[in-house]
Formats: sequence, structure tokens, C-alpha cells
Amino acid sequence: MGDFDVVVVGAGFAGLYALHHLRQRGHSIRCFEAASGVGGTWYWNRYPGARVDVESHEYSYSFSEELQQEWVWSEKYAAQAELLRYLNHVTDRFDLRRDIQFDTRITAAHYDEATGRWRLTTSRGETVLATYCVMATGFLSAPNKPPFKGLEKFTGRQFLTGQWPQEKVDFTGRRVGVIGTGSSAIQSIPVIAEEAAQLTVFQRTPAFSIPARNGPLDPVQDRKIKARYRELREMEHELAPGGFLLTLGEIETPTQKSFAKSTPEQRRAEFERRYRSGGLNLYLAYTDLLVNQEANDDLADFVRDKIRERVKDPVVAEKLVPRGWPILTKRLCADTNYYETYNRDNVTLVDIKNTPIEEFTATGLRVGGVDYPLDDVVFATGFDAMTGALDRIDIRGRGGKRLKEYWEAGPRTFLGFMTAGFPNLFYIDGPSSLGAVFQPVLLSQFQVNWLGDCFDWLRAEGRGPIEPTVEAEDAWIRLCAEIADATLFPQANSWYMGANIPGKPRVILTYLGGFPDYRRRFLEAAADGYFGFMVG
Ligand code: N01
Repeated sequence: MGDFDVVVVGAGFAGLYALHHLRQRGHSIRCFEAASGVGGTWYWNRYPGARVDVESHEYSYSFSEELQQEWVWSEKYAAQAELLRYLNHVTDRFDLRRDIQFDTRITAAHYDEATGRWRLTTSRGETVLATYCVMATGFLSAPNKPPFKGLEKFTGRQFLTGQWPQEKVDFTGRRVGVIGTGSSAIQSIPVIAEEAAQLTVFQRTPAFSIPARNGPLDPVQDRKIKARYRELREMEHELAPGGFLLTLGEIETPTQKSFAKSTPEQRRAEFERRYRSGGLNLYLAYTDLLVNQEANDDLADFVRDKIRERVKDPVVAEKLVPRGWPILTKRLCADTNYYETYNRDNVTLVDIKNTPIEEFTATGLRVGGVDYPLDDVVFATGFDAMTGALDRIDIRGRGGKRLKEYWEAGPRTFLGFMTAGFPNLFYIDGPSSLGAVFQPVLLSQFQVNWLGDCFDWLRAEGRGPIEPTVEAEDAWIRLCAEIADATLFPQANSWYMGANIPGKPRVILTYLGGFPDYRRRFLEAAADGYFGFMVG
């Protein structure tokens, strides 16, 4: 039976850093990973066109200046294969592989009050003991495949974007259906369309997407950014609402300007400039886009017009134009030729908003009495976000309390990091943290560093276990809801609100108070004798 100070669950960006950092601080540690390799999101999401939508210089580790100086990204937005190469490089460079057990899923984690330790069970039937459990299980890692009627009859191939096969999938000459039009679909549709004989896209809700404007990284620009890397990282933490700020390849201080205080001409010019820069830059145009309905409507109209310009057939264009929810309250998508793909002869858009998919048949699927013959179906239907991966593990705390039951009305955490009654169990990029709205790589480094300090303190003081108080947890949940209610987020049926999964409680699943405020709360808690926590 394995016995460790720390068990880390998951070997994606967050888990790898947790393993590295906590091992360096002298803890015996083992990381368990369900996949056969490292990478998490970037291991599983191998669908055609998968790439990051935050610039690679920013969507990468900052903990090692040598690492960030030596690694050379080939494109502005790294593709999945390059990100996986990077994570394998990090794994080997820091000698992490020897402490990772692959092809092993943690199926249960039970807290033993008598010993104050966690007993974990693996999919291989092993039992492992640990003092601390660090759940780096990802917030978009439990794929959602809706239970469409008749699916078992379908004889064609089925693919899930979030669980894509290891080997290349060839769509040449095939009739392919894609269900969903979120980020994953928007990246994969243009690539699949180039290969398939016929592509039919089944769209329930159109997304807002803007051109990524991806391309090879200019070595001069690479040198310029690297010369100021430390400063860039500081600004990402201190000033950038989402933890990213590169604009037109330049390090630009994020705006403090509000839409309300600008003229129509200034707004148009700013939106145009950001649109030209590509990627998620529009988030940064004004500070009040997510709280001021007029500002939001203006930006939405701007993007709607851009969509219309990109699609030749006005009827198809109108189907692709999002309506009825504020822009940016669902993740903005960044695409390469997404809308232009609908100008191809071999691509058809089927609106299933009012006429949902009736059922699958042996040879395809049926919508509104019309049969669509398909050889392959791609489910780009998203994830049971934030809570899904944790819910799938049988986690029991004090008195056998089940985490899944305790979270029936929505996740209960303090700082999106711990739950009362579950001592020494930590979530990295967890529910009600900033994971969904702040760069998760940076957030995970901050949380893991804090954890390292916390473990040192517990060790030095001979204290432990640690868990939050119910009062601190209640206050955190209230605060998350209050901040969300002051924004436009609750208006959208997004995964941020748990609204993409039927039956899931509709509550905000992320903290919208910004990173500086979030960090302050963590640091103040630690400085004040772990205020909000109970320490044994
Ligand atoms: O998932 P989604 P995703 N019948 O939930 C539809 C990150 N990400 O995998 O909106 C028919 O956005 C659903 O329709 P609706 C990023 O944070 C990042 O694309 O519920 N349709 C929607 O169109 C992103 O936000 C990157 O009406 C159904 C789609 O499926 C997050 O992951 C790339 C349905 C799901 O869209 C999730 O993105 C990819 C049903 N029963 C992902 N159920 C980058 O970094 C669902 N849908 C670029």
C-alpha cells in the first residue's frame, strides 16, 4: 500500500506544477493520472483544430525564468500537439515522470478521522494513504455526451471532442455531423469541412466568435516579449482581468477606460483595433462590458455585423448571429475561418433550437421529420464543468459525508479551494475559484505556492489537519453570488452558471472579483493565523 504526504490527482498543467513544487519542498508525493501520458486537457482534446486561445507566451508556466526563456513557441496560439510537447518537456526537464502513475484513475477518496489521513482507491484496485489530497482534476475535464434518443442504434462512428482518439481520424469522403457550436466545434468545424465529403452542423445556440489571427511567431517579437517576461507576468497578475494582455503582439497595459465615458467614435475605433488584434482581446476593450448592458449591447452589435460580413448567404448568416444573451457571458470563441466555412458547398447548418434532434437512427439522425444520413457524428457538446470531475470520484469527508451530496444545491467551498468537513483536501482551479475566468496556469501556480507555504507552516507548528469553517464557506458562496448578480453573467445559459447540463443547479461556478482581490484574501487568511480555517 502506497503511503505519501501528498497525493496529486491529475497530471495536467496544475497537477504537474503541484508535483514539482511540493516535491521540491520536501514532501513525499505521488501523482495519479487516468491517461497514459501527461497533459490533461491537452492530452484528451486532440480534435482537429484544437489549440489554445490565449497567446502561448502567456498560456505557459511562469515559475521558472529559464523554462520560459528557453522554450520557443512556433505559433501565436499553440496547437494541441505543441502544448503536449511542451508539457512533456516540462515533465522531463523537472524529472516529474518518476512520481506519476499513469493509466490509473482515482475512484474514491475517504477521510479517516481516527488517523487524520485520506485513503484513496484506484481503478487498479490499489489503496493509497495520504495526509494531503490535491485535486488537480481540471474544470473542463468531464465531457458531456447528451443521451440522445436512439443513439445505440446508430451504426456510424462517434467521436467526443473532449475524448478524441490518439490516432488521426480520417474524415475523407465521409458524411460528418457535428453537434454543438461552442469553442471546440468552432475550432474543429473548419478543419473537418476541408476533409469531409459533406459536413452538417447541428446548432442549438450560436456563439460569438472572432478571428484568432493565428500565425507563426516572429523571432523578433519572441525576443521582445522574452526581454520583458518578468514584467509581463507581473502585469498579468496585477492588471489583466483574465491574466492575459498581449495586444497585436505587444505588451500593452490593460485599459482602465470605461465604455460609459467614451464617445461612439472612440468605441468603434477601440473595438476595431481589438478585433484586428484577434483572439480574446475584445474582453479588454472597456472595464464595464460585463456590467453595463448598453456597453455590452454595443459590442454585441459590433460583432454581429462582423459575422454578417463573413457569411455570403444572408439567411445562413442570420442563423449564425447570436441573440438573447450578453456577449462575453459565455466564453468568447476565437476562430480560424469558422464563419467562412459556411460559404463552402459541402457544409450545411441545421438550426435545432426550436426543432431539437428527435432521435438517432441506424444511418444518421432525424430533425423535424427530416433524416440526415451520416457516417460519423462528432459530439462537441461540452463538459460538466467545474464540478463534474470531482463528482465522478466517491469523495467522503468527516463522518462519511459525501461531497457530491453536500454539493447537491451547488458546490460549497471557501475560496474555491476547500470544503468544510473535508480536511486536507484541496482543489486547484476548483469550483468557485477564478479558474474559469482567469488564466488557469497562473492561478494554479499561485494556489500551489500558497499550499506549499501552508504545509510548511503546519509542519513547523506541528499542526493539522486544516479545513474551512462552515461560516467562511457560507460567506464565500454568498460573495460569489452577490458579485455575479451585479454582472450580466446570470443572463446566459452558460457552463459558468451550471446551465449547460440538464438538472444541474443554476449557480455561479466562478469567482468574479478578480485575481488581485482573490490573492489578497488568500494571503490575508494565511497572515491572520489561517483566518476562515480550522486547524487541528
Ligand atoms: O463546450 P460548450 P466546448 N443538443 O459548452 C451544444 C474551453 N475551450 O467544448 O449552447 C444540442 O461551449 C451547446 O448548445 P447550447 C472554453 O472555456 C477552450 O465547445 O447549450 N446541442 C453548445 O453549442 C469553452 O467555453 C478552447 O444551446 C447541445 C455546445 O454543444 C469550454 O472549453 C477550445 C446539446 C457545447 O459548447 C467548453 O467548450 C475548446 C444538446 N443536448 C474549449 N448539449 C480554446 O482554448 C450541448 N449542446 C480555444
